[in-house]
Amino acid sequence: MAFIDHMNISEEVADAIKDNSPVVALESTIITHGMPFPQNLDIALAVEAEVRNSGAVPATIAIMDGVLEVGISGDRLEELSERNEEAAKASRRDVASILVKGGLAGTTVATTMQIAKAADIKIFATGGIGGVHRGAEISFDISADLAELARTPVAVVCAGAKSILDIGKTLEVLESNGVPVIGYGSDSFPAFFSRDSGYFVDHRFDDVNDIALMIKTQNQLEMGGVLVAVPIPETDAMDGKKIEEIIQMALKEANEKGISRKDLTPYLLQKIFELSKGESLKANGALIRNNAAVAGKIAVALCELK
Ligand code: PSU
Ligand code: MN
Repeated sequence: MAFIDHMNISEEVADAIKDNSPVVALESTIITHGMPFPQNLDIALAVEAEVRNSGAVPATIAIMDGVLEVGISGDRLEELSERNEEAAKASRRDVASILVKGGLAGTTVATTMQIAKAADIKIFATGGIGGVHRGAEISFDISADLAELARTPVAVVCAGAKSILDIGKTLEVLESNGVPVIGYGSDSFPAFFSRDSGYFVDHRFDDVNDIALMIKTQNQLEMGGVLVAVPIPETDAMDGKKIEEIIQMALKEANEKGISRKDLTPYLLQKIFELSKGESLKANGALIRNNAAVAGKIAVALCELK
């Protein structure tokens, strides 16, 4: 494990890593910028419980008081959730500065992958990844998550990407960067709130043991990360047309207000929650819990392979 000033791994997570026991990394921008308080805390706690139920140890990663914390829980998780509005959003380019200045921040998918790798954690669960924004041909707004998936050997379990993004272009950039996109029990690439984006995954696997073997093989080849796409459970999925209308309204407002760059994703997420009157938040919670459970099972299967 790499030594990093400013990094603190909880005892439980450090012991699990040392013993080669299953660990699942969890990001925290979802807590600070993806959901309102107190639902962010309820969902963060439920997600940890899902990971534990699968037989793995959860490692929520965040920056608190200028320390890169790996494995926050209890009071600290509560504090992060409550102080979400003062927290920064730490993308890869922000991390070193925030650590030096001292501060509170949620870590994005890109940042969390990098920290997971530094801590020797192979698998990570989130809701949705960042990607190529609609209109990127003008704005050049492409999430750092995509480049991170290309270079960092961590498997990210997600429910696809929200259609606030251009999903087709997002998949093209993943392909250009050589990132394998695999579907768990699904041929289609999911669109976060709904099970089908109209695009396909590269390879489908129906058994978590096969996914674990695929990840192990990818790691041996040193070919970077893996994106594991898991559709939202049928009973929690939202109507694709209805959510698309809401997303269109949110995009229009963001455009009129001139919201862009790192503020765009959080703004759109907040707007979607308001416009769907909480329905999207419910779906969001359900899919993250599901992803955490799947990631936990893959983490267990990965340890059994060793
Ligand atoms: N997409 C979501 N929910 C989220 C995010 C993305 O549906 O909470 C968060 C993740 O942390 C992701 C980040 O890594 O936003 C991407 O931000 P940007 O587009 O600025 O790279
Ligand atoms: Mn961006």
